[in-house]
Amino acid sequence: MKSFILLLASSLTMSGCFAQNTVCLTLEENPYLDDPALSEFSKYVQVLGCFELLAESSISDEKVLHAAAVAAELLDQNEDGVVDDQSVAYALASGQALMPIFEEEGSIAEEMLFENYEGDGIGAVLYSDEINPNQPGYWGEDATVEEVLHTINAVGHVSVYPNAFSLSPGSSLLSAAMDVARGGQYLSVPDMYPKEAWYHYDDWTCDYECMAIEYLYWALVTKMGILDDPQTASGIADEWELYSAELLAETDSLMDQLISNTQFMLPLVAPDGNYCPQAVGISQEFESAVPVPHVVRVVDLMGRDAEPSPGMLRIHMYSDGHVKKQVISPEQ
Ligand SMILES: [Ca+2]
Ligand SMILES: [Ca+2]
Repeated sequence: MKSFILLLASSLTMSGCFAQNTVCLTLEENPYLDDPALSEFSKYVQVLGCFELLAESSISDEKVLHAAAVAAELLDQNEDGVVDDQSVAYALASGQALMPIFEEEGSIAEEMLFENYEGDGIGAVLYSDEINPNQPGYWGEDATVEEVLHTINAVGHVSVYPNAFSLSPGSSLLSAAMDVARGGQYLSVPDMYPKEAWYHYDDWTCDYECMAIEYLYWALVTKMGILDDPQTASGIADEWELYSAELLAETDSLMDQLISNTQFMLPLVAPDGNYCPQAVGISQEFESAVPVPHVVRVVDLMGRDAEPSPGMLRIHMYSDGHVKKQVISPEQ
């Protein structure tokens, strides 16, 4: 048994280091086939009781599980199998947070969803070609971290901590920080941002609330460190200038302090695409299996081998050498 556990633990470690990611989440059949908004999906993953993903049949299991793993990692940063912020978990569960994954724009599943969905649980969507399990969260490679963060923030944090993260103008610490980052409070995209602005997103279809959600995303992934390479820094510069955690702390102290406030338990550790709390459990079990002492001999007061019998005083001798007097209760 011991060697079996050891083997299992090391094979999990190996699969984490090489090739495919280790994801201990279960792919299921779509449970919402009767719902016209969701009937065109076939793959389903439920994450930590509060976040659901639905994907079209053509999307590989690997991609669907990657998106699910990223959601789990963002919600459970210490990977103990429990969402770190139970208030956020509750908000996501009651808001029915859902990430749809489409094969492409205009797919049947997308059309059916847009036509029939009436909930508030969708904060963003993902397309198959934006998912790359080998480059979790990297700009231009894998939009999974961005889109899942949008959903968790919009359905979770905004409603749980409105004073901190409400999206409308003048409503929160987030909106106040953004007005500084953009060099003013712009209800729509200005013709030109002031020179001193470091957040200058110019997509005119993105309103103030959308700008705020994007701003929160930029700050979080900056803090995670996944923008901190020259290629990414220059690629994103026309939208967001602060590509490193140091730059964020120096330049945008309002936002840096807000997202670092431990009260909000925001995800600040970059997902690596591996999520397997059971693996942690297995290696802990392996380590603790060795030292736990067990009874090797039971003797009576005269030191003679004895059967344990109710009401009689027996001496239990343990594998590590210690002894313990024990009276077995009559009920047993
Ligand atoms: Ca946790
Ligand atoms: Ca991980």
